[in-house]
Amino acid sequence: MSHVLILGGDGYLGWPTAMYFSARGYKVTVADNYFRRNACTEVDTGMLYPIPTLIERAKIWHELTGLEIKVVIGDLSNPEVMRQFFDGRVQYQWAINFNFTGLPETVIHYAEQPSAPYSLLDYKHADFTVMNNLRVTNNLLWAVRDFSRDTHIIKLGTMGEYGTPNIDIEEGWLEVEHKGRRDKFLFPRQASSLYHTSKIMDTDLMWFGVRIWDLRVTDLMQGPVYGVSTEESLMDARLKTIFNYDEIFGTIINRFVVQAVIGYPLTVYGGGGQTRGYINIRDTIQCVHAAEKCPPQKGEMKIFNQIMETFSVNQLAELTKKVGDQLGYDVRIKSISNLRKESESHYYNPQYHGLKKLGVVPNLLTEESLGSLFQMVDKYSANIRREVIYRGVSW
Ligand code: USQ
Repeated sequence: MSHVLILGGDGYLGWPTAMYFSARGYKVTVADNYFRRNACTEVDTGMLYPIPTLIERAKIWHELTGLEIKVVIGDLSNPEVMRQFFDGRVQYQWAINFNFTGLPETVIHYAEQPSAPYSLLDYKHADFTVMNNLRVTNNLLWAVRDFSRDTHIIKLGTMGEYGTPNIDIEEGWLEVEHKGRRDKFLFPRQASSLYHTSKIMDTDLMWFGVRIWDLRVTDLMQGPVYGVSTEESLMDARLKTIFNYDEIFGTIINRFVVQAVIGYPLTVYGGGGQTRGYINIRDTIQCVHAAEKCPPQKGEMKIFNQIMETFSVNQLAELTKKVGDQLGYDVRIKSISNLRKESESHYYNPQYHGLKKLGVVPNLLTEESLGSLFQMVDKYSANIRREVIYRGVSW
């Protein structure tokens, strides 16, 4: 049984990933400091429904399946908290068997502040984002370097690292011919938020570790994720992952569905031509699993663009309206001024074949899949707070 350590195991992606690997026979350990929950309270955001603590969720999972997900609550930006997973001094807060599980074959690193608006709220939040994200990544890099160089690090990056260049976006790398000579480099990066910039710096740290210490790293450049249900979370309502619909932590598709359900005009920022690559939460997990099954060689960094299709903001608003209207909601679309600094009309042609070549079968955004998201949100519509949907964070 291979051992997977999930950093950020309480988050939107971390918890569904933990259940997925556990259900497939992996030994799973999760670590988290509850940053996301605490930040939701701190900045007063909207969570569609309350979620049990990580320890409660691990217990519920055990009751339902007999499987163990070991839990550590701790701040991974503290090097000692990180190193305990590799030097055997780990203190599990919850487990069935409290003995050290052993070195992880794979670490899935989600333990970061993931919101662009949060990173631009003010100096304090910008500083937190940069320091937290880089320290966690650097701590992981050094723990693996010092104790377990064969461990495969799967790092969640973001498509936003590339920005919106006026050329095709390759999967991670670019062959450059310059004055008659050729070489391959990381694809140029130019992010449009400090959060996204922290991810660029993470990539650089990882690439350093690969070149200098022969580490094995997969960097997954993911687009905005939507959805909530996975095979495992459907077993019991208490296993559902966190769902934000506010401006800070909610991503666009989840936000639009919530807005449509309560008759709040869909918040199209500016011209709405902003185009991104999107992915269903089920496919995020499929992709991470595909990456886990196909680790890089020592001294190799694999980079995949983790998206399944592209849409503009306007296309998403129109699709949400169409599905919402069919379901009997009165959906309106409203362009509001864009307080982000981003291109609203741009070329966008990312390549994303790598993960599909590894066997990932996309769950695309269809009227049907959007409709089931409407149904889920509708069940909790009484919890939705209108005032947190838009607060106007300016870049
Ligand atoms: N947008 C709207 N209206 C809204 C919300 C967003 O028009 O109510 C627009 C934004 O201006 C942007 C696009 O939709 O052009 C996507 O925004 P988003 O808030 O859904 O996503 P973003 O801030 O880019 O960040 C999210 C995740 C982040 C991840 C990233 C992938 O929060 O963790 O890294 O998606 S990517 O966008 O490809 O960089």
